[in-house]
Amino acid sequence: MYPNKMKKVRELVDTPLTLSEKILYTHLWDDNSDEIFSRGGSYVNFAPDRVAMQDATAQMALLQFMQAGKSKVAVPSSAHADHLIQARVGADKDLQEAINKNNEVFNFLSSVCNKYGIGFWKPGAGIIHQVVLENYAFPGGMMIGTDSHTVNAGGLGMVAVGVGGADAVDVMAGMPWELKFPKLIGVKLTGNLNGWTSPKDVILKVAGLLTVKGGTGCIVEYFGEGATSMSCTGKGTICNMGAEIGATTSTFGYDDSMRRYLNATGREEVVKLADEIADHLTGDAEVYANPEKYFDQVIEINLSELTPHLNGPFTPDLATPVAEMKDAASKNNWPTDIEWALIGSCTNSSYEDLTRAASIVEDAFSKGVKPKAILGINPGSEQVRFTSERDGLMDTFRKFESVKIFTNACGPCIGQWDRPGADKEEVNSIVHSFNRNFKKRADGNPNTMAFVTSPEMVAAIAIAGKLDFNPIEDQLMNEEGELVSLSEPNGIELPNKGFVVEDNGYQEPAEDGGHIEVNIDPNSDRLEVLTPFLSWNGENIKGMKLLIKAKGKCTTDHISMAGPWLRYRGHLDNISNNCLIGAVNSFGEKTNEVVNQLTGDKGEVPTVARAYKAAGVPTIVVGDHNYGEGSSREHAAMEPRHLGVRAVLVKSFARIHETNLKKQGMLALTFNTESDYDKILENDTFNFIDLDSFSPGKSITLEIVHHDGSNDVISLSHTYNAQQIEWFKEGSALNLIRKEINN
Ligand code: MIC
Ligand code: SF4
Repeated sequence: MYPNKMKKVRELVDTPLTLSEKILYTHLWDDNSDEIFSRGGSYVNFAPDRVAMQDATAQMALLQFMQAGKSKVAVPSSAHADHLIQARVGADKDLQEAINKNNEVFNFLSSVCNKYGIGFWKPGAGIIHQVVLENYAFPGGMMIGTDSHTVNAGGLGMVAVGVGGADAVDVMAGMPWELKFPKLIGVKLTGNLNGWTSPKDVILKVAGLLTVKGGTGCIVEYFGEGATSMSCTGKGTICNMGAEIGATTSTFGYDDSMRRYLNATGREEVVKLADEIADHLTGDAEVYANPEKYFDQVIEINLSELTPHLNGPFTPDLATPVAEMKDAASKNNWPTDIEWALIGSCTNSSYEDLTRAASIVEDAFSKGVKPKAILGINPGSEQVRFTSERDGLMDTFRKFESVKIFTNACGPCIGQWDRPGADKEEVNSIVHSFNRNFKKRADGNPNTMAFVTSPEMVAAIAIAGKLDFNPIEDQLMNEEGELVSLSEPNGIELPNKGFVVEDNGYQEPAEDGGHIEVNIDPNSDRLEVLTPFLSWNGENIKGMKLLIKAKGKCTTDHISMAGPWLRYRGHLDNISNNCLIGAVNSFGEKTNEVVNQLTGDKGEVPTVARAYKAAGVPTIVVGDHNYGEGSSREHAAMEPRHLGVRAVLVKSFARIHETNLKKQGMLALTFNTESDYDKILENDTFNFIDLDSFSPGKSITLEIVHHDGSNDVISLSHTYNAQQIEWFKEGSALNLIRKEINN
């Protein structure tokens, strides 16, 4: 099938092809399409092979799917319980406590999955993207997932894209998935990784070069000798953090590292099939020989010269080579004492990652050096944990008394961390091997500065207790008072004795789920049946009040915080109480304090929004660049929608969030002239002038009426196509699906 498809693609696109184009063109929804798409221009319908969801987003995705009126999912799908488990004392107790606390939600997910034919990975089974890499990802495939780090599967040569739940509903309901045809960035990796440098440093470097919005609308394709010489899970790490530069996804061509990984994870069949069509599963040789001709942008990195990095604080693109950290920390007043160092997350929790970190611990222990900081570890999956336990890695970590082994779950990466003393809000630094380091994300303390680095660097910094420790140059004092150096990390790509696991935590869905009931308690404070959003009345929306003008970085963590709020991910009204509470109000520069124009008083954002809603007054949110950066959580779009916000007007959007807003029937608009942002004042009222002729490619005019009676008229852009305008008209994409199914 694949070769036939490829033959057609070659006839159509008569130039050498990148891997990304091969995967995109072989996954067109319309098999008979003979269109050549414009990169960054055309909206295209695709037919993904799989859908993956995690517990914190699956609740909303599946609540929506239940409304689509289907009896079974149309493509293989899985849901993973990983986000709701808090790290506190250690794996066993934490897991049991999470099960007790989240019983209602886990039961809901387990029964919905069972009913609709979705594989369910129970709490403790592992982090979605590790489990997907181990079980489902395959070269040349296309997958979507309701989590921004779905892109991790690019490590196995997929085009895997993070989306909001509403997109997943489309695909699970048997409909096409729409994406703007991406632009292509080629990253040529020359040389070889060595010493303390790891795959993580490749993406930390790329993030520094491209910034958090440099990959927007692009697929990043890695190639070159440096790419093939790296492990498959290392490739996963690089693709994973492509989310941090806003990339649609990242990918690597099929090679021997993928073959080894597939074999080690019991997928010899996939290897056989992939080997038969290996040429189709990587970019054409001409492309990789002359990348400038075929990619929109090319970056070259010599791995032999790359050095370890630490990125942060507060943003993942602030890259500092470890060797320069002493200067950077003192210049910026970053605290250098480290109390906590964390290894884990979907980014860096593979077997190889643990072996590299364990080798540092072993080395320090054998040289009589004790760690200064606490080292917390979340293994990526039960398979990784079980195998690591068998192979003595966990015992190695336990040689340090202060090591804490947490559950195979997201844990501190998403604020599921009961860090002792965090409520004191002291200024402090932590290091971790995760991907994101936004304010408050790990422990809820706005003054915690988190730095992202490789697992082996995390281990080294935990031992030294210093952010600016450079293991290549600096020495440590051991128990005997001698100065010793740490040896370079030493990793094992795949377990010599193979992977093992006793209970992988998988629940196979019922063959026929027709009889299975999914009950939602009407009094539940965690799950709520969705009420459809109202459709648009076709008129210009007038009299909108400014809810908040957000200043600077406004990520999805600022719009809909995670951590303790994950509790309400299945209950729209309750979770709406965190709406935009982390956004900095441009007037007064405080968080969660805005003017209620109806009373003139100041109040919290959700309270003020509810007051406007109760009075029947529509509202607007204004934001800066890359608004909605980060997560795929559609709550960040649904909450404002639920609270009566009609439009979000910003300098620029992050891709997933912009789509989420459109899907939920919101107006996602950008300033035609960026400086018009400055025209917006605290007590403004807004009127659309020509929304009633809303159409693709046509600007929208907005009148801003200031408090003193003067006004400004500004022009706004949008990227809605005809179909997306229908979503807006109907009130949401789901309303449209329901209408189509009922007709
Ligand atoms: C994240 O890393 O921010 C999350 C939590 O995994 C999110 C999904 C969510 O908010 O549930 C993501 O990356 O999409
Ligand atoms: Fe979980 Fe963190 Fe990965 Fe998101 S980034 S899926 S929270 S481990």
